[in-house]
Amino acid sequence: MRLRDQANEVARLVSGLDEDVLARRTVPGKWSLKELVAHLWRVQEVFEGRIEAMLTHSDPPIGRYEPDGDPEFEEKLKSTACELLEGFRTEREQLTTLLDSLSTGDWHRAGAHPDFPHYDVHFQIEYMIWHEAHHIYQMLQRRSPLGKIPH
Ligand code: NI
Repeated sequence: MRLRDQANEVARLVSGLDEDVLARRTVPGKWSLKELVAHLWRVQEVFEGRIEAMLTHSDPPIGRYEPDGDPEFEEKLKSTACELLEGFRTEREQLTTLLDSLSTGDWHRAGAHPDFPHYDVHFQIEYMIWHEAHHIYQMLQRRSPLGKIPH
C-alpha cells in the first residue's frame, strides 16, 4: 500500500544522519528534515482523528488544519528526530492496519469539510498521500546537500 511505502521513503531519507544535521535548515527559512517528519506525523494524527470521526459518526464536521502556530507541532519538536520517526512509523502501521480492515461502505463514510464538498474516508486518504508525497519531494531536495542518499 502506498502509505506504507511512503513511510519507508521518509525513513530512508533521514537515515544515516546525525541529530544536529537532521535539525539543520538546509534551505534558509524552510523546514529541516526533522521539522518535516514532525509535520508528517502531526498531519497523520489530525487525519487519523478525522477518519475515526467519520467511521463513528454520521457526517461529522471536519475542521481545517492550520499548521502555523500549532502547539502540538511545537511540542513534537522537543523530541529527537529519531523519536519522531519512530512515533510516525508506529502510528502509520496502526493506520494502515485500520485501513486494511475497512469495508467498501466504510471507505465512503462522509464528513462535512468546509473546503471539499465530496469529503469521505477515501478522499481523506488520497489527500493524505499527495500531501505527504509533496513533502517527501521536499525532503529529497533538502537531503541532497547532506550527502549521498542511501538506497
Ligand atoms: Ni504540509
